[in-house]
Amino acid sequence: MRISLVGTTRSGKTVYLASLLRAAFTQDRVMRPIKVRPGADCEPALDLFDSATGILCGTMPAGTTTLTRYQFVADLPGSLLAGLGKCSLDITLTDPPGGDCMPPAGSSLHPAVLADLCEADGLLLILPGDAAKLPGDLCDRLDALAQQVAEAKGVEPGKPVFLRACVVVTMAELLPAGNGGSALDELESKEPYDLVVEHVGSDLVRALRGMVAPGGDGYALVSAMGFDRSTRGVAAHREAGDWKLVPGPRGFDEAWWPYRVFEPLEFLARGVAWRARMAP
Ligand SMILES: Nc1nc2c(ncn2[C@@H]2O[C@H](COP(=O)(O)OP(=O)(O)O)[C@@H](O)[C@H]2O)c(=O)[nH]1
Ligand SMILES: [Mg+2]
Repeated sequence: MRISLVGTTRSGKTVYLASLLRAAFTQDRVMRPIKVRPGADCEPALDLFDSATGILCGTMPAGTTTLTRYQFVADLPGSLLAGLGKCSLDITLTDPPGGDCMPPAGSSLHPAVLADLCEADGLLLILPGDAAKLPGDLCDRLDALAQQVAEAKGVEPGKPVFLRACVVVTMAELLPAGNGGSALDELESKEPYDLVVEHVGSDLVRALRGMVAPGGDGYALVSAMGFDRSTRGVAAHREAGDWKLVPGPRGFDEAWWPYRVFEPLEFLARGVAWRARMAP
C-alpha cells in the first residue's frame, strides 16, 4: 500500500519522519514494534535517517533549492492473536523547493507532488499542534488538493480519491491548555477526534471525509518530541519560536519519549489502530 505524506510548511513533517525512523531504537519495549526504514537507494531518506537524532534535538537540515523526494518503508508485524497478517507501507514525501507541498487554493500543486498523490492509496496529512504554525486557509488547501487529485485521476466529483486518509496532529503535547494536570494526562483523557475538531474545526473533517469512502477517515494525535517522563509535561523547549529537545545528562535514548507516532501508520495500513501502541 502506498502512502503520500503532505502538510503545509513548518507543520512538522521532517521532524515526524525523523521520529518514525528513530523510534524503533528507543529503550521502550513495544509489543509489536513497527519499523520504518529508508527506501532502497533513497539518498535523502538515508540522510534523514543519519541525522534523525539531531533533527529531534532542533538541528534542522539546510533547506534545499531542489525538489527532494523521500521514500520510506514501514514494516508492520502480524499478530496471530488478532488475526493480522504482516504488511508494509511505502511512504513518500515530496518536498518542493520552498517546502510547501500544500499550497494555498488557486495555486497548483507541484507536478511531482500531484503525481505522488495520484499513485497513493492513503493520505497522511500532517497538521501542527502549535496553533501559530497552522494556516487559516487549511480547509481550502485540502479541498483544492482533493480537486486536483480527482481531476488528474479522472475520478468523478464526490467520489473517493483515496482508500484511507489520516489527519495527524503532531506537536500534540502543545494542545492541552494546562489546567493544573500534566499535559500527557490531559491529552490521554480526550478523544483524538474531539481534540482535532477543537483545534482545526469540523470543516476540515468534512473535507477529509469527502476524499475517502465511509470509515476511511482517521484522526491521530502524535508528538515527535514527546513528553518528559518524570513530569509528564512537554519535553521540548521553545527557542526563538522553534522547539528543541534538550536530552540532559541521561542522553538522548534515555530521555526521548515520543508519543503514539506509529498509530497513523496502523490506521492507514489496516483501518484500525490500537491505542495501547507506544503509549508512554
Ligand atoms: N514541540 C514540538 N515541536 C515540534 C514537533 N515537531 C516539530 N516541531 C517544531 O516545528 C518546527 C517545524 O518542523 P519541520 O519538521 O521542520 O516542519 P516541515 O516544514 O513540515 O518539515 C520544528 O523546527 C520544531 O520547532 C514536536 O513534536 N513537538
Ligand atoms: Mg521539512
